[in-house]
Amino acid sequence: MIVVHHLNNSRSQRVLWLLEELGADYEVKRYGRNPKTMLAPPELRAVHPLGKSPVITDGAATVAESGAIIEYLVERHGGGRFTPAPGTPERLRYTYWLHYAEGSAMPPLLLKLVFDRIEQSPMPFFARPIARAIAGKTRSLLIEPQLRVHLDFMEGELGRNAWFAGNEFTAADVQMSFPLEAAAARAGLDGSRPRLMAFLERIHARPAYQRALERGGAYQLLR
Ligand SMILES: N[C@@H](CCC(=O)N[C@@H](CS)C(=O)NCC(=O)O)C(=O)O
Repeated sequence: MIVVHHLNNSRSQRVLWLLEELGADYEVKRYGRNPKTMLAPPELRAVHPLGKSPVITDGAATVAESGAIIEYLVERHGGGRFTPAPGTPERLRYTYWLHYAEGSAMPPLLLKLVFDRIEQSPMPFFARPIARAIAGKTRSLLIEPQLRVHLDFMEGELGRNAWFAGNEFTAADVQMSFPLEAAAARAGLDGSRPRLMAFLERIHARPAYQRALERGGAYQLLR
């Protein structure tokens, strides 16, 4: 039996969603973030040494990293669904987006989260203007320009086809959901990028997405 070690408000929501799309049997083991640090609880380290979510166990196999989990699940349970045929241009795009989501889209979103938090953290009053100045400069010179480049790129790519890999919905769309949801929650993704917003609307309307929300519990991304 597949067990999803699911951290609340996290990337593991998309693994639940994929499992619902696949119609596979699975169990959810829930873990709660530390409300102060927002880190995962130490129990997750017993599943995988990094203690991050998502991680799944399936018999003797333990699989971490969303992209690797998605590949594992579609290979075993997809029966050819949600993955373009090998050797096609769609398959190359599929592989690209599967890696791009975590390798390129997430780093500036994570930096935004960290630098926003630095400013809000308690600190001696004399340190606050310095922390604000450093966070402000890093945001305006590095993080925000990078976010704009990525959002514009993704918006343009969805002008080519309805879904990231082509005209069919694939597991790459599941993988891409998290950076886009995070961008909408904390990085200014809004109606000025209508294709990305329409993508979010379309995925949120999928019955499997809705079922996954019921299985995973509250899903509100960190701001
Ligand atoms: N690249 C990894 C990232 C895993 C990751 O950072 N997960 C976050 C949840 S969104 C986490 O476990 N955070 C809690 C912590 O770092 O303690 C993946 O895609 O699986």
